[in-house]
Amino acid sequence: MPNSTSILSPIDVERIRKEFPILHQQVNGRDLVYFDNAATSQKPAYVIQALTDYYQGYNANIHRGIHTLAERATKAYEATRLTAQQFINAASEQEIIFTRGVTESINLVASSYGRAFLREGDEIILSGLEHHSNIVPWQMVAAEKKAILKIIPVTDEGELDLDGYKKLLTSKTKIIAVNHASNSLGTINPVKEIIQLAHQLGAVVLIDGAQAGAHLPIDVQKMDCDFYCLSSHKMYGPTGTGILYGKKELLEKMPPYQGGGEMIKEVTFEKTTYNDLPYKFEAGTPNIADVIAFKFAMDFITELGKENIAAHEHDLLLYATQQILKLPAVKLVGTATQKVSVLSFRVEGIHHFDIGQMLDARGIAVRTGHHCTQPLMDRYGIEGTVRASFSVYNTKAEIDQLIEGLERIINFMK
Ligand code: C6P
Repeated sequence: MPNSTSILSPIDVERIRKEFPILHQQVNGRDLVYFDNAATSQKPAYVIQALTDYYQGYNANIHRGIHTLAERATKAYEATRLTAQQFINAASEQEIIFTRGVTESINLVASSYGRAFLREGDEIILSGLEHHSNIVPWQMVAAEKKAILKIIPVTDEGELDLDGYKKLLTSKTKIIAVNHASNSLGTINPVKEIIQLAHQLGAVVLIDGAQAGAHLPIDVQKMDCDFYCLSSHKMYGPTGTGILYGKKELLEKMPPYQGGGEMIKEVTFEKTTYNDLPYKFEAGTPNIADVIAFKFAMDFITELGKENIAAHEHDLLLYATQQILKLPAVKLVGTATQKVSVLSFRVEGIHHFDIGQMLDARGIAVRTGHHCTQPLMDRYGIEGTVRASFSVYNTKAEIDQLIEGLERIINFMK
């Protein structure tokens, strides 16, 4: 893992790349260019090593055993909670709940908070930029509780229409759920303003931070969000784990999401009393190995510095935008003024799947399709886009390869 003696220079991309074994391979006869970071980022060697260390050195169930391995595993697992608390500046470790990732975090809130506190006719506000994970759980609870979904409109540039948002707010507004940054367009949303306006009405706000975790500074106390969700696998960590942050006073009054071991204090056939936070929401044996390794991923980000990462990625995004706009057949989708490093585009006359496949043949990994944001694609009257998403280990030379590949594909297909 990185430590004070192995500080990575924020701009030393070649040094950073050495930490990622997967990047050093050929795909379809070419050096891999990995531009699918919004789907999942690659993992540094010490994150992978942390998994092996646990399984080879101290695999044991946590919070239950008194033997040495169990104590080691529990300590490592809880160390991730402390790191997560510091990573997002939560007020207490009790506000950090481990989940499978953003999808489960949102389902937990929709199911627990939504079922307990929504009444018929109450209103939930989402935005037109949301991932299906931040739509479907709310549709499910809204159908059950006869609540109403309202949608913040999206401008042609891919920004949220804040006046439109203000018009949606009423005394019946109870929950607002929006993303910090859009996975399809890259738009960074004005979450602080959205939260302030919601709080004036006493509504709670959930922020889907899937696309912010590795890219934007997150301070949940400054932001004053009520819930914040992160996925480890988009932050250089393993799949299958993530965080739900919730304000303690809210989590305390929410009913458990799942029942089982760990989330209880005492069980009789007549009555069960629930455990304290955060364990009330962590039923069963958790994903111990991946949670432990997630700490190393957060340490990696912290050590590089979010500001340094953001600056590098912004530089890549600017360069890629300038270069791609030189190709007349290319049309960008999403031109917000504030963006994370996501470049979504379409090429006139060529299907996005074909472009994705032909880029793959050149060793370049991009994502194509609706990116789990079908309502957003409908907003633009399109089926999908090609999406290149950049990370701290990407380079301008790789962007040149993307542009050259696109140029050749366009010439070949026309
Ligand atoms: N977006 C993408 O390629 P999970 O799968 O639970 O880790 O995250 C779901 C999710 C929720 N919100 C946003 C904004 C997201 O981007 C994602 C995951 C990936 O864009 C996979 S569809």
